[in-house]
Amino acid sequence: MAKSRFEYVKKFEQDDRCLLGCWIVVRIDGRSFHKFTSEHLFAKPNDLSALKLMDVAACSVMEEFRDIIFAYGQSDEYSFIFDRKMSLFNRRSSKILTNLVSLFTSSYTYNWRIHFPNTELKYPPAFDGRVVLYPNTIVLKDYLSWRQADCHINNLYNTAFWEIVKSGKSHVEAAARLKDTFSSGKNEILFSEFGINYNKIEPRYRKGSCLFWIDKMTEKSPEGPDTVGEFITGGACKKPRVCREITVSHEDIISEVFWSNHPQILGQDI
Ligand code: DGT
Ligand code: MG
Ligand code: MG
Ligand code: MG
Ligand code: MG
Repeated sequence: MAKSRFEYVKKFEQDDRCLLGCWIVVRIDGRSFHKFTSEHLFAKPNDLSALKLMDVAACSVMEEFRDIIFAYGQSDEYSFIFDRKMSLFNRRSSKILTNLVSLFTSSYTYNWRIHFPNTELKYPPAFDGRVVLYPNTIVLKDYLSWRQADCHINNLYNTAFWEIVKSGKSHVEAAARLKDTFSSGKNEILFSEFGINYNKIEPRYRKGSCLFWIDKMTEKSPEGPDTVGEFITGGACKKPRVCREITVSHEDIISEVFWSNHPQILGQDI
């Protein structure tokens, strides 16, 4: 087909292909969720329905973009790790990022009423996103450890803060009480003043959510959606065969134990 004289404008587009061989990480984060969570009366410090809704939105993204090998979520954020060999969208950063942010946001909104049947969505939520490339598995694991450590630090602080507030102190007093305390000090306050053993708190709150694929041999099954826990993970398998399905866990990913228990996630190369 003949080209129009306007075709040259395409040459202005910039090449934003992600470097070959690197792990591609996309992290999305709720925009001004300080306001969003307060307008929608999220439970403090953790709203179980909200966290489950984040997991469901992340599941939608993994179901659609099957090259995602692992996702980690906490608070209002989710990180998605692509297979380092993936060639989707020619590895174009803007295509990858915008598709993920868009699908995550629409799935979050689409599934809102299931998780918040009694809370009207007051305005459309938005998420930002960034793409980061990691050249090897060591630094990728350190990235994930950084996010899980952030989850731990914030959750320990917030758990202690809201217990102090619930006991009748003001926000200013609670903040002053926790100022200059280390983790051990916050653990001690929780235990001695409120009878809470922090390590017994829901792993979901302390560790965040890890999503990854596991192989499963299916039985011959009637048509209908597959489910894992509360998630609908895809269409039915009519003949017995190996299906991949997403599993959600709330494990420690800072320790090597997780990665040696699930060697298939990152594969062999470092
Ligand atoms: P940003 O990301 O720069 O647009 O601004 P924010 O306000 O989203 O800040 P960010 O992402 O650092 O912090 C997340 C906020 O969301 C923080 O104010 C705590 C809140 N949040 C997240 N999960 C929960 C929850 O389960 N319950 C409650 N009450 N708040 C939550
Ligand atoms: Mg942010
Ligand atoms: Mg945010
Ligand atoms: Mg955040
Ligand atoms: Mg198009």
